[in-house]
Amino acid sequence: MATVALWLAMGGDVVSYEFSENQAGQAGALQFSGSGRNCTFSNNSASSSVGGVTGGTTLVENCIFWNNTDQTGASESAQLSPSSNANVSNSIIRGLSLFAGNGNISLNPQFVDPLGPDGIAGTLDDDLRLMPNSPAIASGDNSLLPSDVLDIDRDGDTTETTPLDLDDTARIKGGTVDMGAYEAS
Ligand SMILES: [Ca+2]
Ligand SMILES: [Ca+2]
Ligand SMILES: [Ca+2]
Repeated sequence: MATVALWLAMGGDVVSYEFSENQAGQAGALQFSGSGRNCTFSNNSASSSVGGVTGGTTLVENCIFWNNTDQTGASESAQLSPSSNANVSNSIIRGLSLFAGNGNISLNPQFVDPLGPDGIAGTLDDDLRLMPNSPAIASGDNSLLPSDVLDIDRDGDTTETTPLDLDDTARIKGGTVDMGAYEAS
């Protein structure tokens, strides 16, 4: 599992990445300006506000925000700041309200083992891959995937659609991309 275990302040584009177990006073996972596609944000916590993502204008597509917490509990505002002016589509957001529409849902993403063997959420052994019954499967939008500008599969083709998920397996399986960092089927 590739996990970012530090508080991050960043911009630009992030594709197929997992942000979990981050803790901070304000933004738990990420203070972000740019775009996040096919990212999974789970079990980040902030003591005051916004466990998941905060920041400036943000494009959020094909992502999963689940069980990020702050002083409000695991509300929508703990997943993604309402002041981020984020343009959110085809994503799972727990407690979905303000960001309703555009193919967003608030169903449990059915992670394989969100607590991991240690039974504690937000530690390194958590498995945020998708169970076969996950509502995230085939619920993304292929057209929202960016091109492979970094050539992550090193085939010399930077114009193709992002070819790999976080496990380095095919980013699109079954014809339609899944939400989140890992493609299940
Ligand atoms: Ca764990
Ligand atoms: Ca390539
Ligand atoms: Ca799929």
